[in-house]
Amino acid sequence: MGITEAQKKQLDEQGCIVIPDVLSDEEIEVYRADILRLAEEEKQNGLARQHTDGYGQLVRWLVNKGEMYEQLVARPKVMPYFEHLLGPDYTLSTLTSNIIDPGAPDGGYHVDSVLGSMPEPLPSFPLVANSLWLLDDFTPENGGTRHVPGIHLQRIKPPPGTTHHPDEVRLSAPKGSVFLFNGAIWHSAGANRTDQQRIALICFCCRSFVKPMFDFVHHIKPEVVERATPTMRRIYGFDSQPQPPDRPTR
Ligand SMILES: O=C(O)CCC(=O)C(=O)O
Repeated sequence: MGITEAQKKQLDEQGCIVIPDVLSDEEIEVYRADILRLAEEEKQNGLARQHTDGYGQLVRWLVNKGEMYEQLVARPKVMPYFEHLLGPDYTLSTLTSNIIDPGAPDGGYHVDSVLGSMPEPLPSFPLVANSLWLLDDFTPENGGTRHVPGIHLQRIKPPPGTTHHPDEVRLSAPKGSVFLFNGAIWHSAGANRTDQQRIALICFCCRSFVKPMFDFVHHIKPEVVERATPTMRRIYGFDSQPQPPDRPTR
């Protein structure tokens, strides 16, 4: 297990890579059923985070929604890719799932938080990296993630409302694989022209000095903190809080 020199080069130059065979068929089945259950529950409770005109739904805060999601984040097969992009002390920014329903149109191009609120030119090195853990085969027809390989090297953001790029690629990759990318790659979910939902788990990470989107340190459940290994504590951001805890002096 690890990352080869060729894979590092691909991440540096293309900004994205498919890591095959990360999840087993059994795991895919369990995760997929649970995400659909949670999505339905959140709709019933009025807590659903829908997007793309109601054709997409995010299920958020997965670290608090079952031990099986905790195990996901520290997979030895995937960590070396994050380490290459973000350094050995990277932290989690969000852990969610994105469901794209039949009929969904193309989403809008974006770069990931915090890059969207930074001025251009964007930093010359990766600040954030995203990973989609495919619970379905992704195809250009069913919402396979659209992305523009190599565009991170231009250090620019998509102008608001950008929906297409001449060099865009629609992701084709088998379920169980992980599509991992520099958050400076322009990307968005694609249109789903099939009659089946397309689902991915999304593990989004950042450098340790970047403010994560979710405040795990203050909002993960006590039992999750209790179970956390030193590596998991670091990933949740406990090690990158202002150190040491101090009081203001006069
Ligand atoms: O679900 C997808 O295909 C894309 C997700 C995405 O755009 C994101 O996580 O920023």
